[in-house]
Amino acid sequence: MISRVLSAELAEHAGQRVTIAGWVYRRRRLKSVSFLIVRDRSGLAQAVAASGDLPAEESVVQVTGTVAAGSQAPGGYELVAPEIEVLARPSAPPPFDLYRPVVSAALPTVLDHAPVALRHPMLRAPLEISAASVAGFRETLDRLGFTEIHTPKIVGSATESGANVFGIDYFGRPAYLAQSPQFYKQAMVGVFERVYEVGPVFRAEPHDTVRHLAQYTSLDAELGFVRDHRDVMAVLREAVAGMLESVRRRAPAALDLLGVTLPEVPAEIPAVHFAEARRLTSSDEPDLSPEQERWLSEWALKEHGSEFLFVTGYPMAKRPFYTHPDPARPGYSNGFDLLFRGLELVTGGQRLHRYDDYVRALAARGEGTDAYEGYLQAFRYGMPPHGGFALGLERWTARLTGAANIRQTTAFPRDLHRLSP
Ligand code: AMO
Repeated sequence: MISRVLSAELAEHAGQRVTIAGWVYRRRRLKSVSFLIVRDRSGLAQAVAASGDLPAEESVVQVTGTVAAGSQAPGGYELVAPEIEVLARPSAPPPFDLYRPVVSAALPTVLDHAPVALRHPMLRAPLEISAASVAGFRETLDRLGFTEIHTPKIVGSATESGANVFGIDYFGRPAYLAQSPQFYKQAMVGVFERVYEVGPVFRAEPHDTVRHLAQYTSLDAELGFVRDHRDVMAVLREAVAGMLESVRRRAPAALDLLGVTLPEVPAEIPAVHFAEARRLTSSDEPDLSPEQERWLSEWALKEHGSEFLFVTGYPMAKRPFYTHPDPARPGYSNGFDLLFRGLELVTGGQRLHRYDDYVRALAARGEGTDAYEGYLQAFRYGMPPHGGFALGLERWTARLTGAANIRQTTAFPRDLHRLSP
């Protein structure tokens, strides 16, 4: 390894001869002097050379020079008397200028050229915020006694609904890409009581929308010994607060660059029952439309000063078979959604936990138990009252950063049309 100084560390090496390494962000030739601006993982650094040929933008370089104060330099220090070694030369120019402060290319161009486009600080920033969010999710749940698990992404049965599942050929047998870790995270409550998973899930989404992907990252949690869904909501509140705290701590530059204002999480996030939400939005539909979710979010901000809103008690008919009914209100469930800035961000709830209840719930939906034998083992051998939730990472990052399209929050989105890069 070369002994390398990061661009953000130059000030600590004033007067010394050091080596930096990175990509040529920009070269500027004036009459008597040239500037080479180098981008590394910590930011930008400038080298000042006598006029002459400089390597093209996105060349990978190693620059050794003497650190001197420079009033025009990023961070106030620059390298003088540089020796430049080119480690790799690009064979084509980038599809758009990466050094311009604002991205000049349209989204399809950005996505088509993701490996290079994402080097632009504005396009990288959402990914930094996403990474910091995941770190905060893990930190918070670790602190609350959860164990991280890793469950199969190739499965034998659909978990959410049969409709949007990707089928695959598994050594000649039919199999599916997991739509969620739902069954496995529930089973693992029987092992650890409290578990979480950060992983990819797959939905054969036929909709070409700004909030759906065919593969997204699901932040799942599941916990045992709950009274009902309200204990799950309390853990979710902690997870969201921890994610925000981590973003604040780990990604201040990205927040600054994107001009993001982080939301406050109320000590108790306001909750409205589905029946009340329906009354408020003058609806008699069994589910909330995207417009109604937006309206309810605005209502929560006005009424409760909160950018988060729980909607509880969704009708059983609209929730998966594993959902626990509300014992006090026939037809309604102990399932909830969390809305954030106008969008459904999380689905969760209390689950059934008795074997016989599962057999009955499946029969009521015209299904036998055969396809679910592996899953039902957990309940056959004793499971505590439990519940959990799943938060869509890309939706979270999109709502936080104000990205108009969920595709701006993930490096290589998969959708109806996009399988490459
Ligand atoms: P659900 O199917 O509602 O619930 O998904 C949970 C959350 O995942 C996100 N999401 C998506 N994000 C991007 N593209 C998609 N196509 C997409 N579909 C869903 C949303 C959503 O709120 N097993 C249950 C969770 C549980 O009860 O624990 C489930 O998967 O943010």
